Amino acid sequence: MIGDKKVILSGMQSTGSLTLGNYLGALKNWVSLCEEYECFYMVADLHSITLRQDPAQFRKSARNLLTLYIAAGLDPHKNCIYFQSHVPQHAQLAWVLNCFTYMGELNRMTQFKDKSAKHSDNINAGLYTYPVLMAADILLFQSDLVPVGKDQLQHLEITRDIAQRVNAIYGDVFTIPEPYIGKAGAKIMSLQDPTKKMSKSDENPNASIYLTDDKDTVIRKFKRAVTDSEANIAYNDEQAGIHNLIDIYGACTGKTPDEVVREFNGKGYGDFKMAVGEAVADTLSPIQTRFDELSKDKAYIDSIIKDNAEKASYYAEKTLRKVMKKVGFTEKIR
Ligand code: ATP
Ligand code: LTN
Repeated sequence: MIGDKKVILSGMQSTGSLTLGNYLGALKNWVSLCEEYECFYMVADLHSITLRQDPAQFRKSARNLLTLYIAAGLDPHKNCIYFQSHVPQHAQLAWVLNCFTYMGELNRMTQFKDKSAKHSDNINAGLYTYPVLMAADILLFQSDLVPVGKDQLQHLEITRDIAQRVNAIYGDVFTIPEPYIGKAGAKIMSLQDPTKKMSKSDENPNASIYLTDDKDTVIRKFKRAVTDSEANIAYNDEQAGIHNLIDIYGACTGKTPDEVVREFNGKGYGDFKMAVGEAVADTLSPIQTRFDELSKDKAYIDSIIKDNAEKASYYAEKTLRKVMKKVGFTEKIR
């Protein structure tokens, strides 16, 4: 708790361009939380180097991500938006937690297995201990709730296990966090293979809608989206492609799947795909305009980066000191 508010922390990796999946599954749900909760949203740049990054490109995409957070509607005065690498306590706590995490636990992580299969030339220790850094991110702010997509639940589970283990040894050190899954858009699927999630690292650009795609591109991608030969707009698991398009349309317009099915009853897939494309383009357009404006205002973004890193460091240091003391490190002479 900070004051009388519960704490929320989440973050995204600054690798590649954000997709509609990232927006509908995560970012969009974050925007309204700041009235009720004390919110921390980091650009998870320390996580990004588990895959090799080109320095100039990395720097640019990290700043773009922070700018997009604001463009998508996160008010930087009501939400603490910062770079993970500006708050060194993340890495310090991760080291301590490494010593309370078992290799057997890390061996079970599906993201590690997937990413090491994809990047077999660079299976580094950071990729392996990634969930420990993520646990540190969450526990550093004594977070109560962590908004993530379903794909991150396993990481949240290991975070809880690590926190409970530390608490069992040293007493009440960490708040045990709970996942917070938004209702709409929890899992947006690839437009080219609707059994796979839409992912920013997908090699096929037609599989994902990027937040920076213009209207023509968005519509073209939806026209090409893989569906089925049923020629019937219905919401069921057998028609994965149409199911996904209904989810996307619903998330962009605020309509329930039933309402969407009724609206397009008797219409063809062509008409429906066009409508989904239009709804998505209308959702993205104001974000893109705001992003362009913000990108030009270097001084403003710099001031947000500085002020919020200071705020995050204050709370992070409080937890880190508590942990170091409980574990038995000698306190610094100040
Ligand atoms: P990568 O392809 O690099 O693994 P990603 O697109 O899967 O990236 P992450 O950086 O892992 O994205 O995720 C950022 C946030 O977006 C997380 O909260 C994640 O759960 C959510 N998210 C990612 N993809 C989707 C999706 N297709 N549908 C809903 N939420 C998603
Ligand atoms: N692993 C997450 C990004 C991430 C995160 C976090 C999310 C890093 N640290 C802490 C929530 C809380 C991902 O790949 N989406």
